[in-house]
Amino acid sequence: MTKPTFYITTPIYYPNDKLHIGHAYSTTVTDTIARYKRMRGYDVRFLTGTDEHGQKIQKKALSAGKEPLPYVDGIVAGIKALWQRLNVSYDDFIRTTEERHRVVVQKIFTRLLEQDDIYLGHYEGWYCTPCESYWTETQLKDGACPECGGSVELVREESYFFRMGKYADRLIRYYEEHPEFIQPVSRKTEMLNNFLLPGLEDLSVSRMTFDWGIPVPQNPKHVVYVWIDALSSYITSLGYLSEDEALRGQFARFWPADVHVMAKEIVRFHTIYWPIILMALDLPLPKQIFAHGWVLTKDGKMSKSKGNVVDPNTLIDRYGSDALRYFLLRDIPFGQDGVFTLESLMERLNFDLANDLGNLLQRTLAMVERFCEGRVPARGEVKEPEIAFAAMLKDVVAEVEDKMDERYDFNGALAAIWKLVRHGNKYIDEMAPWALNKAGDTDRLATVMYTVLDAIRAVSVLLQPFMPDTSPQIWQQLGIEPGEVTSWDNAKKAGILPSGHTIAKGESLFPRLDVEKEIGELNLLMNPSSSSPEEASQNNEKAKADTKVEGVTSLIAIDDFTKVELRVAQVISASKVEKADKLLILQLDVGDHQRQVVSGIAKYYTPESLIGQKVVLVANLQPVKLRGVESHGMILAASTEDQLVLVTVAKDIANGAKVK
Ligand code: ME8
Repeated sequence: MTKPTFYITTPIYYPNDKLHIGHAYSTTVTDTIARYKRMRGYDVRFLTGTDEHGQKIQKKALSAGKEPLPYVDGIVAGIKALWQRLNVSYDDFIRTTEERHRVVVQKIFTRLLEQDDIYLGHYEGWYCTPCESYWTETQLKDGACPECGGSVELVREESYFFRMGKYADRLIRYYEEHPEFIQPVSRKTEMLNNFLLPGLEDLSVSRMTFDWGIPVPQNPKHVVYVWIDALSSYITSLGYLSEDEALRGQFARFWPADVHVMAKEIVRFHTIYWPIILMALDLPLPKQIFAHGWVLTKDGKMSKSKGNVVDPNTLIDRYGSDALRYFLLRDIPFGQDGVFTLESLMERLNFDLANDLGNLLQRTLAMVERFCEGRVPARGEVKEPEIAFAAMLKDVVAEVEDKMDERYDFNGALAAIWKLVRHGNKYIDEMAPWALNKAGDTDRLATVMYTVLDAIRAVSVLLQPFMPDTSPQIWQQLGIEPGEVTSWDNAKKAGILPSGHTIAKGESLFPRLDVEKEIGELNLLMNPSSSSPEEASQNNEKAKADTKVEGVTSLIAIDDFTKVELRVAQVISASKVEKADKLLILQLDVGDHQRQVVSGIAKYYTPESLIGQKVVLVANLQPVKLRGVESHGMILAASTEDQLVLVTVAKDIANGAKVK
């Protein structure tokens, strides 16, 4: 029997910067669905990739002094490495700069031109580069981009246009006939009221003001609009219009997509432009567009300029990828915004993972070692508590399936799995195996220990889509090989675990964390420049205190150290910051340029005493504003509780000299 297919995609991300936990969230939820569907017997195809063309990327590359392709190559390598660390099981990674994509986008454009869905005209409107979007005068909000609030530029140029309006009625009908098409439904109402019902204007689908894109074959001074280019990747990657017959077969097999996953800000492109392009190409529409919410930080959406970007690599380095996956899936209700805080991360890691799951495995295996000679005992007579446990297991599996099948309610599915985990701990407390051991009731002891071990097996099976690293570690400690015993279908059956073999108790999977210490260190690691000087110094003191306790500084690789650019800088002028008694503004001569740094040294130095001093500048820190004053770097100082001394250079050396 052939397996049913399931095609799922993430957005293809812009490789203009390192990705953050928002991107990691989208990719993790998509991966979890893909893994779940595979376990449920589907032939899954999971696509992710990068959206590499457009003015934004070209400008970014230029400012980094690079050609666009080598520039994005570096970032794409970082993105692939991140997905590998997060255990993302994609089947294909498409880059829009690949030949297989370019030729098919050109074929698509040509076909739409030939059938007069696209025509050549003139465009005048407002363009927002960060959003790669055009707006009409009336759509602007206070003269700025209605999406990101950024500045827009007036553009008038020859352009190709897509007759979107021609398909609007058909699309509205499609929405009506397929209530499941846009999820959550609130987004559908928004699309109808804001865009479709007022009437669709023709969409400008080419640009002439830059050349980093796919050339329009008939008129190569135009490049294809980046959204037409990007959305097409969902079909070019499958083999649509490919010369290769096998690839065309693959397209026929997997299209239409079952779900396109993304966050809410790009729903418009996926629920209006994309279906209309597909209608024009006579292709079926994707079955579902699922728009999740944003991962926010306390001060709103993450952005480089706010300095509140959370790098998933930092969290994976410290806690492992499954801890991060668990947190994202458990803490953010799918479809809604969720606020990422270090406190909530710590709670999940300490309570759910260390106290509940980690502890269940550790204490169970420790008791098997102590009471059962380290072997899985054979189950004896089953009594009421075991029957209740088995019934609960069945219910939990049904609940997980219900939450995951169509709603993708990860949070709900994990909460259901945790019912089992918590019940495991409660069952141990109530059955008190230590007392059974003491009383010499070996039959009952064997049944109790077996029941917990078997429940842990069931938990490990159910956890696989969510925490793909953890399940195999549990199997190893339980002494079982993956196979029938770890199949999804057997999860709900109590008593499947073989007995008689030796377990292999290992390290605790999720050690308990010292919350204060972790938060202090994470704050420093993630955003050294975003904390206020007071906070930063508190964090510093905290980190120093922790270091003293352990007797060593946490170790870094030489590569980490060389990331910091230290230069000799001479103070040209210094003055106080109004209403900030700790801060001084320094103007520094760094040899090839001058710059301004704000430093918290006013208690220890008068402005006059600093003039002419040669200090050590951290030259490549992100700029920050302190009390409203721009600071481009930081100068080094040694400090104790009541003293602070600037680090200066002992002999005269040219300003700008490197310190290493
Ligand atoms: O829009 N919270 O790429 P992009 C949750 N190239 N998800 C977030 C997020 C956050 N704070 N920030 C980003 C593009 N995302 C286009 C897509 S598709 C044909 C072209 C995720 O790099 C979320 O999925 O700006 C969002 O829709 C996507 O990254 C935007 O990624």
